[in-house]
Amino acid sequence: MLEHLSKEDPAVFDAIISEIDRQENGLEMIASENFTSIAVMEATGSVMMNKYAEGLPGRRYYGGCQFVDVAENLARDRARELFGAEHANVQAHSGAQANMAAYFTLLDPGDCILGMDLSHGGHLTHGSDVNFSGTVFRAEAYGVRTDDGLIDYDALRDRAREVKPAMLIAGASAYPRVIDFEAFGEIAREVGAYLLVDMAHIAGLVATGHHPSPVPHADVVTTTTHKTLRGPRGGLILCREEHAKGIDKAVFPFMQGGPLMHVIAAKAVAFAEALEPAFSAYSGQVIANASALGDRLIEHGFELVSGGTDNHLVLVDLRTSHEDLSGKDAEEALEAAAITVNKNTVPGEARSPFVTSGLRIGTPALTTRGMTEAEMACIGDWIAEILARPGDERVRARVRASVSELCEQFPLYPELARD
Ligand code: DSN
Repeated sequence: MLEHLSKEDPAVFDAIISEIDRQENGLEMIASENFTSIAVMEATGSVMMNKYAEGLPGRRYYGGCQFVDVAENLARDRARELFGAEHANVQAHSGAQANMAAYFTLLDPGDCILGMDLSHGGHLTHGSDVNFSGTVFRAEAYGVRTDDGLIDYDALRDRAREVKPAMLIAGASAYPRVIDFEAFGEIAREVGAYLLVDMAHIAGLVATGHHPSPVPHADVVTTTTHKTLRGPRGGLILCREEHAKGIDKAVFPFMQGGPLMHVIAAKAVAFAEALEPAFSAYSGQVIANASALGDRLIEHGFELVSGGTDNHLVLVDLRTSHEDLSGKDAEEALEAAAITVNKNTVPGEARSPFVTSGLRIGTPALTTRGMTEAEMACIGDWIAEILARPGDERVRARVRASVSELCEQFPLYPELARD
């Protein structure tokens, strides 16, 4: 495996081999990560990366595009079929760029946007003042109720009436419950705003009907392709036909140069995988696993924001169960036992975003490995053990050994094993 690379660049080869080992031998529980199929990786590593293809299929600025056109048309058609959308642009390099294209299609600089507060589970590109979205546009925020962690749709309506945004933004990076896109659509229409839905975290759940779709309610829907959707790292934009030309022009030539044709080919592969019945079963299991993990953590005395989960993640609020333990220290302690999660702010957060009082834990990646509720219960026990004594090297070593045994039972990429 990787025989050319091993000879030509041993330093990069070693880093890749170490990363394969890390992914194989640890529990990947970052809610926004997943493991693609080998077929997706083969397309990503293909000769399509050599091709310039500025423009769109059939209307390129370069010759020799007949085969990348096939790949891009497959990706566009499959994306539209998967989500029931009128138009798809598969060229956005990332979710952030998909959002940027949506803003510059629908808004003028200085317009008001209303998105979820980052510290309540929103995203940098939904109006943070350290991001283009909060500097090019006038950003206002809504949040969740601090007592139950849920979006208060009446408060949201009041806020929208007050600030009169040109665009309302729905979608989150750390919200464990169903988002009522229909309600967002009604509020947007009432105040004369466009509705942008960034469904990056839940796209796989939406594709399989395990979360209500935003497509009928939103002007533009953006997503990444690598989270619950389990494709290559990249972005996708869906929109109504009336915005199609604007979106395509915002991506190129306004914002990007040559599209990443190898990634677009891999998106096509992933969308076909997501159209298979097996992917629907997978998505249902992702949710069942998050629910089982949450239940076990609650049994151990942990508090979950909103009291549980409807989707692929749980958000643990450490303040009541582990008053002195920050999210940062908890993340480090779990990492030492090969359980990878990320620290996260919780509603009403007092600590800085680098420290935090919460942990975001997701199940998409472990579900891809084939793990089910029984394994989630064990993992919940191990998380509780570690966080009860976060600095205890003996506990870490014991859990690390259990994690290693579990990983051996659920091989990830046997095809990539070193001989
Ligand atoms: N950084 C991603 C996440 O972890 O949720 C969102 O873009």
